[in-house]
Amino acid sequence: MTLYLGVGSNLGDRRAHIARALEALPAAGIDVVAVSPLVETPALLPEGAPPEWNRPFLNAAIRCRTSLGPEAALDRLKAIEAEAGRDASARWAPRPIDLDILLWGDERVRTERLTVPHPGIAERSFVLTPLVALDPTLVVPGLGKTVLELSRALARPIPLWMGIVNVTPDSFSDGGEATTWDAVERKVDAMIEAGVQILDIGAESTRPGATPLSSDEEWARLAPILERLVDKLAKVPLAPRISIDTYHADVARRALDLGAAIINDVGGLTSPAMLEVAAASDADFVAMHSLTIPADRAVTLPPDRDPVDELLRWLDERRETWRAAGIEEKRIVFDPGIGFGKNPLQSLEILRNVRRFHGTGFRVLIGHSRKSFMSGLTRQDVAERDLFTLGASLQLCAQGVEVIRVHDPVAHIGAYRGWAHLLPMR
Ligand code: A4P
Ligand code: MG
Repeated sequence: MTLYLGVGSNLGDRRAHIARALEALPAAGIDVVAVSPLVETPALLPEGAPPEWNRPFLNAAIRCRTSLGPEAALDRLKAIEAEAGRDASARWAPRPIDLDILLWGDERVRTERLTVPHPGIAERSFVLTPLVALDPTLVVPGLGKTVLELSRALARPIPLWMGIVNVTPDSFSDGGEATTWDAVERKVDAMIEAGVQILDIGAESTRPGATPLSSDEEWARLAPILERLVDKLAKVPLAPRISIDTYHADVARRALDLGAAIINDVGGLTSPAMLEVAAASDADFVAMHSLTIPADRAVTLPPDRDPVDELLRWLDERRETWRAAGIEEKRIVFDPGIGFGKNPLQSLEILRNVRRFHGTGFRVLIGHSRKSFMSGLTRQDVAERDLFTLGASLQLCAQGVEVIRVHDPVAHIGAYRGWAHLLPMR
């Protein structure tokens, strides 16, 4: 039986508690198949809770397999909670670990001790966001909606933060800064510490005027860094996922073999070779819309048409290609490609209307960080662009964007925290 567990911790070393619970599951007869990224969320508290209970949670979802029955599984989960020192007396009191059964295959279970699907599932973004990251098209029995649809209906969106790690000497905003492993490691450490969910590693710049690399040149730059990063993250419990920013199918295939989880393809998952790599893997692929690679400011969408309509049309065509190639739509994340074939007004129009992509059923990623559409709107320095980026990102959070790709996720995660604590709790 496939089941989904929700795990939460808001007491002590939260990450360590969750890691320990994950280790304890197999011995309890519950095999872990996949773990979602971790998200930090304000505590949902009962009315009249003491202020010291207001400790943010780390939450994740886990896809598991077991031959146990639901009640036996619940007993094993309670035993793991007790082992972690959970005081079961006060409802919703801070806890080192909480393990709930979210879904039990497509069954509905109702006993004195157990209600599955978990009754809170549809109201809780701290449950739905991790489920969406694992399986966006999962349908909740009894509700008849996918977790992605349920998640988008909530007023408390939680984005996944994708931190940009460039290993190129010429990328447009932080070129030259992070070409050695030491520099990459410093950057990555800060991002992990802040709680970033995805590290996006790019070895070739696609900014206007950049010199294209051959796939061998790109791999030669990327491979030594990627090898060390994979080694490093193997030792970090609940580490962020590795995404590789490339449009070379060869590089994508080699990176997936090394342990990357996501391919971020600025080529829009269009080239026959990339389609083949995608069909042969079970990784997630970001399909970014572009008109030219590298970006060319002279080539933009027709200015007399609605840019969102144009992108929706593109997505409909691609959907056919992906279907024909046998790539499941749930593995594809759509990125409208800010700055790639859009003039500044078109970029803003797209950023204001991200919700219009929700009808497509694809998850959405936005990468607006430090891009040139801001240039007439800010002073000409990176610090100013970062502030503009941050303000825009909070509005993207409000629109329920699933993944936000930024240069400075440390600042973003801090700012998001403040924004999230001021949202209505119910
Ligand atoms: N029970 C019934 N159905 C289930 C199920 N599907 N899975 C019974 C697990 N248990 C289920 O749960 C109390 C009893 O519910 C169990 O003994 C079982 O027989 P518990 O875990 O012992 O106590 P609890 O967690 O304090 O209560 P409850 O009602 O399970 O609360 P929730 O739903 O777990 O909510 N805010 C954030 N941001 N993140 C969180 O994870 N969690 C909670 C607790 C509150 N606020 C939160 C979070
Ligand atoms: Mg519980």
